[in-house]
Amino acid sequence: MFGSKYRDEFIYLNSMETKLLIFIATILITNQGIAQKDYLHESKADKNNRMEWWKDATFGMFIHWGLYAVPAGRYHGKISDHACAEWIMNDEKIPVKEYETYANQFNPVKFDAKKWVTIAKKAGAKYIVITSKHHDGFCLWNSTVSDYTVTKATPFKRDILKELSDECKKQGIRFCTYHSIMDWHQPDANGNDSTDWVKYREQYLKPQLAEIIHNYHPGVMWFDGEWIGKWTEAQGKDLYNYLRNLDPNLIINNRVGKGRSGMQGMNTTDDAVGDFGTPEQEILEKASNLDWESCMTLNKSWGFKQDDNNWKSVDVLIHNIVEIVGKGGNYLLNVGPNAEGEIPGQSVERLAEIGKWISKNSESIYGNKRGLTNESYKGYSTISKNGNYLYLFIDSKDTSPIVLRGLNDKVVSIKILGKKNILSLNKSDNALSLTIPPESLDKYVTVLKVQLK
Ligand code: JFZ
Repeated sequence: MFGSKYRDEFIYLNSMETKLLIFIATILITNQGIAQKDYLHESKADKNNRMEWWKDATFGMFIHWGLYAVPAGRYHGKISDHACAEWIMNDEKIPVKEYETYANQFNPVKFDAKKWVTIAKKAGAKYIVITSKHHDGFCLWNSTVSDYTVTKATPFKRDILKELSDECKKQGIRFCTYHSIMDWHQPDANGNDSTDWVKYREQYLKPQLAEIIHNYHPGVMWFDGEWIGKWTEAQGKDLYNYLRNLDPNLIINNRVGKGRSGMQGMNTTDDAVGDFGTPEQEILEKASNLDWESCMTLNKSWGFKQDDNNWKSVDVLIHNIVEIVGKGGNYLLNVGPNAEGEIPGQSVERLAEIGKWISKNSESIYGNKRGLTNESYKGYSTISKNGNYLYLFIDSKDTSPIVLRGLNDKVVSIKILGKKNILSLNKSDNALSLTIPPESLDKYVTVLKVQLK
């Protein structure tokens, strides 16, 4: 019913000139013969320039949405034992033909791109990353190389990536996409012994990614499902170059390479492909010189799971933010909208509360460098790019004195961020200490702004 058409060209235009242009572009992007620029060995300065918006952004909202929102973690009335609702096809061994019928029930009439992007913005997120295609293979855009799409296989018919990317542009937030290399709906890419992997890769995966880049201009392409048997590091490098040739500014996560999920999600060799590491449901133990982003759920499942009530507290979430940013990472926090098109209320409430805290303390969160080492300060902190300010994150539950070591000659003054009065300091040989008046403590994390010489 949803057989793919596998074709090379992906844009339809009529005049002779545009046909010629498309022909040339097709040759270029299908990597047949014409030299591609090598983006695997770019200078540090070039990479830093390309990564700058993303590093400054610090906080993003992940969106896992697809047909799995229909069963929402239950199969034949029974709650699936598995944590992640987006894996239900695999976990419950649902045959492809049966799983496809969820498409008939996918009619999220309450979907409103404006609402979603507003939720992200109010949370303080500067970018969103949405599943263009998860492991189940269902496409959230109007792909011309597949019929297994929201536009062709569902009663809803609207192009979700189009509506969301347009709205992101309007509201000034970066639109980004997640894409699974593994594809349970494609017999050539479902993780079993592939019958024609090269055909899937060259005539399906690559043209689809080209469509997404061409039509929706994602700032980040966030790969996953790279552990599949046929995928190799060399193919990851080829794909990385292919995509950067389509959009030289594109940022690509390290799961474009082989087996980068796990191992705290970081590259383990210098020449491993990918622009940033992807620790999942965890935070790096130590700050890293590589760029990285922790992705985490608000409850346990990525995709909407009706019976998952393991919601994290706002306190935990805010502590995660300051730990991650203090260690130089980004935070990608997930929501799983339901099949009606709504982001669950429990998620919206938490995101709104985080947003209030961030907006009060935004100066300490966005656009800074990672903070002091453990020897100087036992908590987390950030430092402004020009080195003039240090922001200390204070756990409001911890009432012991705040101690700064080795900075006596550098500190000019310390205030609570957003307040005027200067706090008094106790000086000893090589340390400064202070306590915050209890009435000035934030509910979650109090931020001190330290002026440096
Ligand atoms: C992957 C997906 O499988 C999951 O559904 C979600 O999209 C998440 C963001 O990424 O999760 C993984 C991937 C690999 C491992 C564990 C979870 N792994 O190798 O252990």
